[in-house]
Amino acid sequence: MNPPHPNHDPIIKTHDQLKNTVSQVVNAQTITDIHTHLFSPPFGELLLWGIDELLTYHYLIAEVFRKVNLSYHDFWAMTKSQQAELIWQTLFIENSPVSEACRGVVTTLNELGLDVGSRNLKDYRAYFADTTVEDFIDTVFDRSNVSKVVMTNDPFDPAEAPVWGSGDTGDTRFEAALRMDVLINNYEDTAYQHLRGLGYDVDPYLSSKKSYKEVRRFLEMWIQRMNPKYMAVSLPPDFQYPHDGVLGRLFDNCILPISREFNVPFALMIGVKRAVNPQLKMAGDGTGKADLTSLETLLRENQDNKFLVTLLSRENQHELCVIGRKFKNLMIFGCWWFMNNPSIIEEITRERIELLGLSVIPQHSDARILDQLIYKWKHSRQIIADVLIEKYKSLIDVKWTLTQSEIERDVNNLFGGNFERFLKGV
Ligand code: FIX
Ligand code: ZN
Repeated sequence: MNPPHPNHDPIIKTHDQLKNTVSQVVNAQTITDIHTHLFSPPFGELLLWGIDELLTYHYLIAEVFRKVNLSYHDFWAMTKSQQAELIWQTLFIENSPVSEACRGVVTTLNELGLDVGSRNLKDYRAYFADTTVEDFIDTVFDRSNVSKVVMTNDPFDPAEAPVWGSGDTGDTRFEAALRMDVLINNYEDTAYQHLRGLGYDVDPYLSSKKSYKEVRRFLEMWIQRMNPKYMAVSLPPDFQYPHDGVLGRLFDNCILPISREFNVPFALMIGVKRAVNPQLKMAGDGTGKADLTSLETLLRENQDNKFLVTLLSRENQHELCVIGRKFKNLMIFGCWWFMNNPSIIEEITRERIELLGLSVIPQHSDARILDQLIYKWKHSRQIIADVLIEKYKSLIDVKWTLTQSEIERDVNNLFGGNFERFLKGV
């Protein structure tokens, strides 16, 4: 191939040029956000947005209890707007909002054009009262430059069922992911009964060929209904594979065969300890280091299956990159939850790029409140751009010719291309 022509595709020569080009390309790149907890408008109240939701995000609930002298009972007895006021007063007025979750609210308000200097919660509420959800979706997608978000769709959730039943999920920028936590983590307690109630002939221990067939029938029905980008589950740090129990039987006889047959990857989110402090409700989950031997076995024994994986423990991240070098059926994604902090995103992104080049999905937002797309992506774009600048710099310093379109190609892959190609199986 001929070298790039400088007039059509500028060669990046100086550090300033590099910094400006990468920043501009990263900011201009639209994003496919592969894991969120957002919903399209037909899902009604499941789609959270606005200042009171933003302030009562479970990350901030965990933080407010560290500063306020209030019982769990009294906090949960408050209305949402009272909780929001308490969090605003405690974490933003009586203390400076420097944690990542607090800073996120400030970034979001600022990006929405609100005066963060005024610290006037009433004005912020008035802004949201004056807009419709549809308009606000457009504003948020525009400000965050996100083009698609993948929802988290629970086939066992009665609040979602009518929308899936209607066949109209509205705005096509919201795509589905078939979440299987209830099926996998609660089969014996709730999923089994639920399935029987729907007419699936399953037994309580999932111990017969008939039951496998029935679970597969259930999954097929939901795949046809949702057209999900992937199936997903969150798992505790002590997740084991192979597994001599319901989880193992579900994996081997139901989920992995269906995942292959329908070419729908299986996303594993490993490392969550649910309800470490149940009094905090959703804010009460913790993290633990996983033994990744199980993941290696799963990848090795199921090389015709595609897996998306993100891990919740910082200590597991390097090992995951090494596993990524061994298995092309693994796509590593995102800096999940407690990993989604600037210092850790920077470390993980650098580690991934050094070990795996540009063959990863560096980030997802995990946004629960629509507005959060703005800050989560603004903060992450900046960090990913900085890491890329450092890596490209080491190339141009030794006279590697790097062009703008090559940077655009790389950034496009990181923020959407790698995901699409992985789904297609190329
Ligand atoms: O399991 C998950 O998808 C987690 O991301 C959530 O359950 C968690 O509550 C969260 O919001 C993390 O960001
Ligand atoms: Zn999530």
